Amino acid sequence: MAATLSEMSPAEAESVYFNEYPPPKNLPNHEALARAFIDLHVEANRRVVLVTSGGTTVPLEAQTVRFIDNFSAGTRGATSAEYFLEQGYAVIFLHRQYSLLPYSRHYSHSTNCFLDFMDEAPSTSDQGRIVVRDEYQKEMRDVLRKYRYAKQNNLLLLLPFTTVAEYMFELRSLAKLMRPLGANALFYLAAAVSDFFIPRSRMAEHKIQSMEVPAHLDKGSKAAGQDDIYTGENEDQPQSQRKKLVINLDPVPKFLHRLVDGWAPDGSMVVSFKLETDPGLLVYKSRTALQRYSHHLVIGNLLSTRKWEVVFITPDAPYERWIRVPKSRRSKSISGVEDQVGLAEAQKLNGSVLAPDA
Ligand code: 9Z3
Repeated sequence: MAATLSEMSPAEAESVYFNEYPPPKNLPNHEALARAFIDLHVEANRRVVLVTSGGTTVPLEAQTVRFIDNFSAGTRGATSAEYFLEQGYAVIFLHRQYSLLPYSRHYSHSTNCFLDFMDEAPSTSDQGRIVVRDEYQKEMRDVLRKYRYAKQNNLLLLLPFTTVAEYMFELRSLAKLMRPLGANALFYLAAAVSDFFIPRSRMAEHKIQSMEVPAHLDKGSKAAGQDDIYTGENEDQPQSQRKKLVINLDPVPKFLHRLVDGWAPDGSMVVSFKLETDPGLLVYKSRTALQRYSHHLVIGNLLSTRKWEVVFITPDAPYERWIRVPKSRRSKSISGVEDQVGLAEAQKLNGSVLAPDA
C-alpha cells in the first residue's frame, strides 16, 4: 500500500502534495502583486507581516458543489491586521474569500449591516443625500482615515483563498517571496486550516449522486468507495435505501515544518494559532506544536472563550502566559462588533512588544 503523506518526510510530502494539484489560477497574479508589494517594503526597510485569516474548505468534488468548511469568521485575522498596521507593519492579508477584512469588518458583519449606519440628510437643502448617522460619525471617520492611510501608502495587500490546497500554494509562494525581508518578516497564522482532506486522486470529478445513474451517463460522479455502500437501485426505492455517502479523509500534511525550516526567510518570526474546544487539551496541544515545529510562539485559544482569553506558549520563560480581556472591557464596540484579544491587543495589555527581532 502506498504511504500516506503523513508517513513521509516533510520534504517528500511537500513534493507529492504540490504535484497532485494544479496551482490555483490566481497564483501567478497574486505572486506578481506580492513581489511588487514586498520590493516596496524591502526598499523602505519596513517590517512585513503575513496574516492568514478565515477557514479553508475541503472540496468533495473536483467540480465542487459540496465542501467541508472550517470554522472562522476572520475576526482574529482582520482585527490583528489593523493592530499590525498601527504598529508600522505592512500587511499581506491572506484570507478566505468573503471573510472579514481589516477596517471594513466594522461595517460588514451580517448583524452589523452598513445600512444601519446611514440616513437621509435631515436639512431641506441636502434632502435625498445619504449621510452617516450622527452617533457613528466619529468612529467611522477614524476607521475611514486609517483605511485610507493604509491604502494610499500601499501598506495592505489583500489576497483571497478558498480551498486548503489554494491556501497551501499561496502560503508557500508568499513565504518564499518574503525571503529578501529576512528578519523583517513575520508570519501570523490565524487561518483555521483543515486537518483532513480528500486527495485529488480519490476525488469524484462531478457532483456526487445520491441515486444510481445509468453507467453510460456516469462521467465520474462516484466518491471513492461509494460503490461499497450503495444500497439502492432507482429513484422509486424507499428513502432508507438510497445511497449513503461515507467520506474517507486523509490527514493534511503539516506544512508548518516546511515553512519554518525551508520556505520562510532566515531570522523571520513565526507565530501560529491552536484552536481547541476541550480546555484540558489546549496547553498540551499548543506546547506539542511548538516543540514539533520549533517556531517562536503558539497562541492557543478555545472556541468558546477565544474573544476574551488566549494563552501564549513560548520556548523560553515564562513558557505559558494567559492574556485576558478584563470583564469591564468585554463590551461591544459602538459598531456592535465585539472587541477581542489580538496580538497587538495582547501587547497593549501586557506592555510586551512582539517583533521579529524581539
Ligand atoms: C485560530 O485558532 C483563530 O484564533 C480562530 C479565530 C480561527 C479561532 P475567528 O476568525 O476565529 O476570529 O472567528 N486559528 C486556528 C489556527 C489553525 O488552524 N492552526 C493549524 C494547526 O494548529 C495550522 S497552523 O494545526
